[in-house]
Amino acid sequence: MRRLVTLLILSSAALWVGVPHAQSPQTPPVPPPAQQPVPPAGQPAAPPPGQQRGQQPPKPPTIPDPQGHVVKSEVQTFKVEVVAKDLETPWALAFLPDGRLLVTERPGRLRIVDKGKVSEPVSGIPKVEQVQDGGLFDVEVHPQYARNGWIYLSYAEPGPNNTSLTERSPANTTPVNTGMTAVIRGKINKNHEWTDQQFIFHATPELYTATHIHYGSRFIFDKQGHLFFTLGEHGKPEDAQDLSKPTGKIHRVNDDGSVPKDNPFVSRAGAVPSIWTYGHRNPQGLSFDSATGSLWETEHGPNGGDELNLIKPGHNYGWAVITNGRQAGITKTEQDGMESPVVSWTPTIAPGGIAFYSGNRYPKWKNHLFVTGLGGQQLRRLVIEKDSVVHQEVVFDNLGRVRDIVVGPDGYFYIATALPGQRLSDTTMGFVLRLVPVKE
Ligand SMILES: [Ca+2]
Repeated sequence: MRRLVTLLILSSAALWVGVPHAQSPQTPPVPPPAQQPVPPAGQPAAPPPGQQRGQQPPKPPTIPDPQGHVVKSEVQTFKVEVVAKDLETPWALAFLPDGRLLVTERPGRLRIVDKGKVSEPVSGIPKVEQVQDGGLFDVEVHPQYARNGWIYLSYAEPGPNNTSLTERSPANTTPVNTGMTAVIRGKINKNHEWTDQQFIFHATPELYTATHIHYGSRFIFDKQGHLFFTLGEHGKPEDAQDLSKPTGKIHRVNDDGSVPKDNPFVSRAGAVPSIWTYGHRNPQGLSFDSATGSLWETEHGPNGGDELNLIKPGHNYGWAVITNGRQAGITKTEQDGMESPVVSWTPTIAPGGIAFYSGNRYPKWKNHLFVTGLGGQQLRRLVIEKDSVVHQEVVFDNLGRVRDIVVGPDGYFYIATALPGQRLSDTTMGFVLRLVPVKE
């Protein structure tokens, strides 16, 4: 069982105001102050004095227009460049081989950013169920895109006739809006139209729910061309341990959606054969560490207990049996046969996309893992050694909700942000930002 490392986010006030620390990336974490002891392994962290579990600590004001803003982080100073703005809740970013950038907007638009110019939406994208967390989600480009033109999208698909089959009694015939994560691939033709659409994952009708939460749906391709995609448990925690259901799982399929013969549950009677790992709540971050080949994942916990997990095929990541967050009916933080997180975050940061840095623009960030935070409104840097996180830093926390991060063909980080709304799931104006190093 992996030893649990729980970080108290408030262990250093300086972390939250972005004051640079005079530490090398290899420096072990600063011990927390005496009044906030690190709990024993396997025990959830207590909230800091005066703060409830899951509650956000005070934030610096959000910079409404970050163009030219300079960030001095621990080992890297950089300037923020606005690549695109006036986007509505941008959810995901992916580069085409020619350097153009695909960006999804949650309300259901796919746009292309080319040399600072943002295109009209690609026409013909499927209708999305845009309620609460639902909408258009991830975008990924096939590793052999130049040859085959495939682009992958995930979205909340409106339920059949948009009436729930599971959320209402037979006597209640009032239509209920429902949704469920769907994964498709298609191509963009010369007329800026979405064509040749195929389903990669399409759930059975009874899985469409009116919960409108925990869609998961982050993508990544491995070097062999398998597509990994995540599905949240859609607000039905018990489904995450049920191998007969696809929800609350990470899946691994071939590029056409067929199931690889060496998936861990292909021979298990009744199991969904595309399942790679299970026991997940709402996984929205996936990244391969190119130095080790390992796959890492982040997911949202319940009122705290957000997780960073090292993904191993067939393993059980514990939801909804164990958690470091707070959920009625769950009292355990670890159990034999279940993976505990490598790191958990309380209060929540609500992690979005994650990315290991393997380029050459920021030499002191090489092979570090960067974690975006929605509720936490931050970009966080993690130094990982031998599958353990040995140091963390909040790189910035004043640019709004941070949803996705990718490395461009130019070696720079590109991130998707959105200004904070009145409520957590509000649709708000957002940016694509590029982080450009500045010599000090
Ligand atoms: Ca877990």
